[in-house]
Amino acid sequence: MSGGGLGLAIAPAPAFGEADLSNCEREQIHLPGSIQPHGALLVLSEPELQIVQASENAAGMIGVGEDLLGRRVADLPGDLGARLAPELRWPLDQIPTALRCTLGPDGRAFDAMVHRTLASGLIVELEPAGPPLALSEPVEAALKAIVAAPALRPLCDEAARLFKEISGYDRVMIYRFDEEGHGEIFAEAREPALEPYLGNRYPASDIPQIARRLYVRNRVRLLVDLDYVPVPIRPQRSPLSGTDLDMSLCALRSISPIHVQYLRNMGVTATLVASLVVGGRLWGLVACHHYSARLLQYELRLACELLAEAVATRITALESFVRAQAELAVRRIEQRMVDAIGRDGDWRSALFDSSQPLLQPIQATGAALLLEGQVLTGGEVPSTPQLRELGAWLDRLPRAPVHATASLSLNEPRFAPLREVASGVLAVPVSTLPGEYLVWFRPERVRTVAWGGDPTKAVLVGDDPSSLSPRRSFARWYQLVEGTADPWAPAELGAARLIGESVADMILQFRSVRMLIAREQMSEVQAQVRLADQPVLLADASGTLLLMNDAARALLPRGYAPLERLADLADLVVDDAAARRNLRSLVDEQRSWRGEVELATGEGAIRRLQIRADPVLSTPHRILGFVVLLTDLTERQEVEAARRRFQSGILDLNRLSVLRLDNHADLIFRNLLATVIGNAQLAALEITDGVDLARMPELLESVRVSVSRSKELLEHLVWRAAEGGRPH
Ligand code: BLA
Repeated sequence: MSGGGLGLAIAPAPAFGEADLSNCEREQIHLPGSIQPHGALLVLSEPELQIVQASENAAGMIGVGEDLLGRRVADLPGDLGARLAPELRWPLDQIPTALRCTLGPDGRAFDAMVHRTLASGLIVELEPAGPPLALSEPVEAALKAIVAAPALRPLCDEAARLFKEISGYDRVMIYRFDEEGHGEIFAEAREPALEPYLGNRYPASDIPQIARRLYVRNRVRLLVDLDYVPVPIRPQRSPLSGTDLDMSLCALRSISPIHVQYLRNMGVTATLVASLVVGGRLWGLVACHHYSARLLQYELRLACELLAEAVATRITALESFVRAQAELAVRRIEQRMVDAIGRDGDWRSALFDSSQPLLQPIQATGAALLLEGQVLTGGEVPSTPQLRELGAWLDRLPRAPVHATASLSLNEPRFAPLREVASGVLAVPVSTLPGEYLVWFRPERVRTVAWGGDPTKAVLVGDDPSSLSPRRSFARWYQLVEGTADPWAPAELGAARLIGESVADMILQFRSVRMLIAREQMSEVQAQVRLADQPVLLADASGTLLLMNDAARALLPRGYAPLERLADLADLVVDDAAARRNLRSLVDEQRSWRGEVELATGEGAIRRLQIRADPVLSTPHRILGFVVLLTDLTERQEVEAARRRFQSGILDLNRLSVLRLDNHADLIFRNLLATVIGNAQLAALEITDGVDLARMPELLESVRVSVSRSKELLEHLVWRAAEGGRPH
């Protein structure tokens, strides 16, 4: 097949057995065209049940001694045809069915595994039947033990032990995959003389993706003796479909020569491998090794498949329990946030006043919330500038619900100084705005990892340099791992995501509420500005007018077109060149302008106004717009005049009183008058400090008049009493 229409040159996937180590990832392992010799294979057409393909060893194994092709199963000696008939109403395309039958002139007993392919007919695999086995008791006991396992590790230890007991292999390993597909021997049961593999890690490249996908469909694979000679299927291509026979679900399928070589390098002779499928994904494998040929009969393989299924189900339960615990912790945090809003009006305190609820479900040692330019932290965290830098780094990563690394400084060398506190970083965005994250941290944990062979040398050149061979050395290879924290477990990633979602909801809710309040305030403020007596002009960052209130519009000459830009204000100013300059430097350079202007307000009238024009910045570099306030100086001028009148009036009063200082009555008068004036000046201070600019002249004048009246009264009082009468 070629990429054809798309014009892509896709190298064809290598056929079975033709892969080398450069392309073995894509070897067509489901199309081997051959089987292992411990059984025989027939392909039947339906509904005639005529043999269209057969393995070369089939006639001999059945004992019919002549070519089987073209014969009907019903015509073969034995009861295969009769046993098969009732099974055929089932789809048989997912799980093969098995039946016990007799075949051949000697009435030899066989186990027949039967399944349908998409287009190539019905596949019947025959294996000589083994002795009867009493499996129900050990299987029941095993199932009970699996169900009773309280946690993952005891479950896997128990599973390895049970598999070894039931299958009889020399070594049974529970091989567990991590997120990247690397494997670890998580549990092991072995013959005492064997070297332990427990804890060894093997790189993902040891098991190709194509094989992993196959192992989700076909749950148990058997390799009886790796020195076997494969038996070809004849004809090689299916007469029904014209294609190679899809042997994905075949029990007798030939095993990839590359993998056989791998096992040979490992010193293994026979294997049985069962899949552990959790949540539809290949969680791990139960890998059984034997150091001599070993054929496990069908019932035992079935028992192994059943136990693997039970183990996978138990893993699902235990992992879900961990998830449920995490979820519970998340709900608790949510409740704390809701409570905190009721108590403090802010949910953030709930996250950090005691950091345990936030750290515990994630098994983190520190956490930080980056929000609206603020940084809140709990536990062991990097410094605030470092946290901000981390936020900026997260912004540059492709958007994802969760970002996790267990080795920050290895991914990003510039974060090397954070290694001790934050080798592990787990971040969830809490809004769609940049820089807003909830981040958890884990410290560096220096440790050694045992690889089953050097992971960097998965592929080795053999004796003949043209022939490459997979891993040859399985000697333990220790790696000192630095700059790495304990990896984040899937349940922890899940919990982080849930907490992040919950915090994001809270933030969004808060922001929505804030928006409602802002809208309410906005209309209120708009009304206030619009109705203010003082002229106000508001412009956006580009200088386009957003608002000119009624008082400002009242300054425009009658019939004057509304202003569009702030700069248009200059048209009204008498010294327009200076005004234009000032407005331009306001808008272009954000320079404030303070000064007085004379405005032509129409019909030759001119008004003196004080101008106060300022840029409004939200951050040092972000300009929101401009505010221009105009203050009518006529009023101010009147106030100033009134103040001056008041002061001179008072001075006049004092001057008069100085004239007769030699007189005793004069002294009394002067003291009394000083008190009156003192009182009046205090009043004047209050008036000029007040806000009622419009009434100020009037009030000052009234005080001045009052002092003058008081003085008159005093004169009457003092001078009349002093007989001399009042001076004129
Ligand atoms: C398959 N490789 C496998 C399988 C295992 C391993 C478990 C599945 C076998 C099965 O299900 O029957 C690897 N086996 C291991 C490891 C241990 C073990 C790690 O016992 C540790 C104790 N293999 C390579 C390289 C290639 C490769 C470099 O090392 C090529 C890319 C290929 N491995 C390869 C292939 C298969 C395989 C093609 C599929 C075998 C098959 O099902 O036909």
